[in-house]
Amino acid sequence: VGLITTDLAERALANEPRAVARAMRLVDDRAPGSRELLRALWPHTGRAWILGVTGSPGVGKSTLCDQLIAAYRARGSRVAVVAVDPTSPYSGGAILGDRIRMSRHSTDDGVFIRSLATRGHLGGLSRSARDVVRVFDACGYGVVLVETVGVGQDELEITRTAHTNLVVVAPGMGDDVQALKAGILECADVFAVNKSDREGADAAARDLELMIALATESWRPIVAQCVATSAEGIPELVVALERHRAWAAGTDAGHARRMSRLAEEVRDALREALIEVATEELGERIEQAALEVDARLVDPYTAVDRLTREFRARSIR
Ligand SMILES: Nc1nc2c(ncn2[C@@H]2O[C@H](COP(=O)(O)OP(=O)(O)OP(=O)(O)O)[C@@H](O)[C@H]2O)c(=O)[nH]1
Ligand SMILES: [Mg+2]
Repeated sequence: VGLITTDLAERALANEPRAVARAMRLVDDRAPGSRELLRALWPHTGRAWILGVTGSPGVGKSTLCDQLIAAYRARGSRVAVVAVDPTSPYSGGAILGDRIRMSRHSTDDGVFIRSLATRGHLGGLSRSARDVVRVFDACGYGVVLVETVGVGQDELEITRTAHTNLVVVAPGMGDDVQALKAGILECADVFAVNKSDREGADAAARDLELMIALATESWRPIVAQCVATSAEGIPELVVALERHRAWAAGTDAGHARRMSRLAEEVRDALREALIEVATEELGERIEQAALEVDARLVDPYTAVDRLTREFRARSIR
């Protein structure tokens, strides 16, 4: 495994398309060797700008991504897209739609589009997305777009891996400001009021501005109106996104945000590792405790306290 992954890492870093694709699959499947691969790639990460694109179904996220790909390609960046579909366990309609909207870039070898579908395990999607983003980052994609509908917990987590979060709304789709999920609102750095060729766009933008006026964070979200199908308003949207990118990279508050997210990731990984070690170490003591709890010899809280103490004592030894 070691030799194969080293070779694969080298070829992916040299940007061989087939190696990049294989690395992606390996990481997405969490196949043997995927950890080694991510380890080998890690020193090459940290250069990409990760832009989350979130919003209700059909607001125009993919069409907007298509425009953003064009804008950043024109600036000379290589662009990757991770299209996350939380709804179907198999590559379903949404992913097909995503690909069609961005199809004019399919022959551009500076653009890589990768779809991710739910596999049914909680937390799995956000971890896959994070790891896939890292592969792109290491392979020299300067801009990585992550498109999600932002409905579930998993997807809210995905927004936490982005440096900048673009929340897309559209007028007259019942997904006006009031209907936005609280978690999505909190993660928004820039709002795009897309489909501004339709009635109600000004009102939606006004509602957002009113809501933002109450924000107390050090970054105040920017609202930009656009029409993704005609590219109207896209240059202004890019300016807004770039302002946030500069804020995230260049201010103490931006740095603090990045650090708190990384700390969170380390804590998550630690939680997972600790539960594995503890389960192995305590073995049948866990089932014993369950029996004692069932027999009302002990309450579950005390039982867990005891197991924790026991685990500590064992690991000190
Ligand atoms: N009138 C108008 N239609 C738009 C605009 N942007 C996108 N659309 C249309 O809206 C529909 C949905 O666009 P998508 O880009 O697929 O939307 P999405 O948010 O990616 O959809 P899902 O991935 O399925 O959630 C398509 O028919 C687009 O052509 C716009 O600015 N104005
Ligand atoms: Mg889409």
